[in-house]
Amino acid sequence: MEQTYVMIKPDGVQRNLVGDVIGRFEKKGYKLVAIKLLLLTEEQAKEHYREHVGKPFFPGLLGYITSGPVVAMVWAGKDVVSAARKMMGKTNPLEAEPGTIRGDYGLDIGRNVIHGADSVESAQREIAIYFKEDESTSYEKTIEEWQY
Ligand code: RTP
Ligand code: MG
Repeated sequence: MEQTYVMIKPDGVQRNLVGDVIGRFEKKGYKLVAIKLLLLTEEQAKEHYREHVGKPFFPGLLGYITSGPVVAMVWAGKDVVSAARKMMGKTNPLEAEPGTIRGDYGLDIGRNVIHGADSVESAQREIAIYFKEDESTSYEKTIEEWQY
């Protein structure tokens, strides 16, 4: 089954949105296969956002993403990479539709609560930054008989 990397950013943790975000993914029907709370090192942050190195917003992005703990997660399920991006909404919360995580909870592009990998390849690359192979758990959920 497809997997994606989702991360609740430091503002999401500080604003007590962890339970809500996890609840949305659970209720949609995705399966949590790895999770941890961690403070990103500058190296991890630079590797994570390497496509943005050199852009005007990069220094601010780096400072923000390393400013407090994040919740790193791997979620699995049908088309989870693109579905997670839809659930998050557009990058700028003011353009994100109500009903999406950023649309419901964000105000500023630089404080947009959540990250989700933008492709299957990005997801694999990002999962490898944050999790060792033995930190993902493979298990059966009987509810899947009702989902697929
Ligand atoms: P993310 O990677 O964090 O999930 O966000 P995204 O794919 O929706 O957006 P991306 O283009 O990858 O940008 C990464 C993060 O950089 C900040 N940003 N600021 N013009 C700006 O000031 C600007 N553009 C991007 C955002 O916090 C965005 O989430
Ligand atoms: Mg991105």
